[in-house]
Amino acid sequence: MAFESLTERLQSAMSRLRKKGKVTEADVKEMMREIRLALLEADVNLQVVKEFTKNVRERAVGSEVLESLSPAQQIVKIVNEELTKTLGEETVGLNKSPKIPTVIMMVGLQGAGKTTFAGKLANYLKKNENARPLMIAGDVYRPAAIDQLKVLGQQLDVPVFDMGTDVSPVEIVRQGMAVAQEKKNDYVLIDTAGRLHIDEALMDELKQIKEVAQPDEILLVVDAMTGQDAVNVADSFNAQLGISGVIITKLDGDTRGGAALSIRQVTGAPIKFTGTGEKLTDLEVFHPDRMASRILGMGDMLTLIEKAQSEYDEKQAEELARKMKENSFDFNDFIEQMDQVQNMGPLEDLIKMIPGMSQIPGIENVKVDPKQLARQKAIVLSMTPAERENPDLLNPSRRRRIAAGSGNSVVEVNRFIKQFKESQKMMQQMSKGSMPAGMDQMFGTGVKGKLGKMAMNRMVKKNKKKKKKRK
Ligand SMILES: Nc1nc2c(ncn2[C@@H]2O[C@H](COP(=O)(O)OP(=O)(O)O)[C@@H](O)[C@H]2O)c(=O)[nH]1
Ligand SMILES: [Mg+2]
Repeated sequence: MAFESLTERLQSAMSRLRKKGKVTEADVKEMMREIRLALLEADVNLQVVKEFTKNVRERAVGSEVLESLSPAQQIVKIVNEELTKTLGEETVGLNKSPKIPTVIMMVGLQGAGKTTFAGKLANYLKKNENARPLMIAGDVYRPAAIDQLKVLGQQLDVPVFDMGTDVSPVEIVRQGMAVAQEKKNDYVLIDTAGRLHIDEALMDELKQIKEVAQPDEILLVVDAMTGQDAVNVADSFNAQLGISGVIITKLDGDTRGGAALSIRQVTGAPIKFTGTGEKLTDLEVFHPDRMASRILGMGDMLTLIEKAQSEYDEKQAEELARKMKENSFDFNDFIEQMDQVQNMGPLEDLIKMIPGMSQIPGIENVKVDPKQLARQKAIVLSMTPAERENPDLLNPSRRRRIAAGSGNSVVEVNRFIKQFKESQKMMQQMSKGSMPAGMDQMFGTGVKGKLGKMAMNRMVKKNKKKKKKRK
């Protein structure tokens, strides 16, 4: 997989921080040093690395972060946001001509994947836009190149215009454009030749083709495996032709990923697609945000942070707080809470995300057993509606019935009901602002009431702030 070692190193740089409750400027500095090394080792362009680390550092040592409840998480978020910026911030689609045909020209070094990409793009346009593209075979230097495009055309049922290898590419494109006009094709995809290195004759030829075809897009196709060199190549193609977009191919390979990470910043041209295999369907629209999370190897974690921050419905939270105070939290609420929490992801992660909890020593070792939760849920589901609303109804005969209905022993049912009543009490205490006795046992450590109170207060404050922001 692409980016594997980069991902590993970035993760380890950040995870050291995550284990700390408090983060100092020195910690940030150390992390930035490691991130910088990781990026350089992945062949990311030096300028890009400098810019990136500067931006992250500036934001990460701000008071907003260091004094926040979960500085490590904030920093992960910042790294992700800055990486997204480096990759281009927004998803950029293909340029389209107001009148047909939209003309797209592929350029790039030999072997980068231009011809393959032309086929993939034709397929993509057919599938997604019901388009009727025409492909033009503009690589006359290798007979095999024309055949390759023709085979793709046959597979896709897309016409290919070619004039063999004896006519100049410029002339082929001129005539191909005329055919597209006549046949009313909505897209023209021009496949061009590449060399092993940038050379003047090739650039001249491409400039002439550009002149004749007036393309809406000049897409530079870059092999992700080429490393640092890709940036120089991109720079020259851009200087000579003015590229409008970049395609990164072979991201399925074992690449260090530096090219993908540098090119946007160096050329200013957006990455539009990535190639992820040799098959015609191995094409992905490029989303900078998703790529950033993937590189950081924390797609899940970021989603989790976002969820913890936004998905939890505020009304429901208020309702819950009210119930906790009035001690009317019943088994129905229990089920609802459990479902909501489970939807948010692994419980261990969620616990650590509760403000203040990450400071608790040993919190990493907390394990939540999903089977246990499922058993508890089964018990509640075996209760009648009246029993769910009023736990006091649960006399021994009802408990026996519930045990049988949920496939548990009476002992287990009794234990669960006892636990539930205890947590009811606990919630009531907590809603009054003190960390209840027993909570510390729950987490196997010595948490004192004050910390709980602080955490609650901060959570409330944070929610208020967020509310304001939204307005
Ligand atoms: N694994 C992988 N191989 C690719 C990808 N794109 C192209 N290739 C392969 O790279 C080689 C060169 O591709 P080609 O389209 O002929 O490059 P061109 O010289 O730029 O036209 C071929 O063997 C393709 O099958 C990709 O995204 N992933
Ligand atoms: Mg080719």
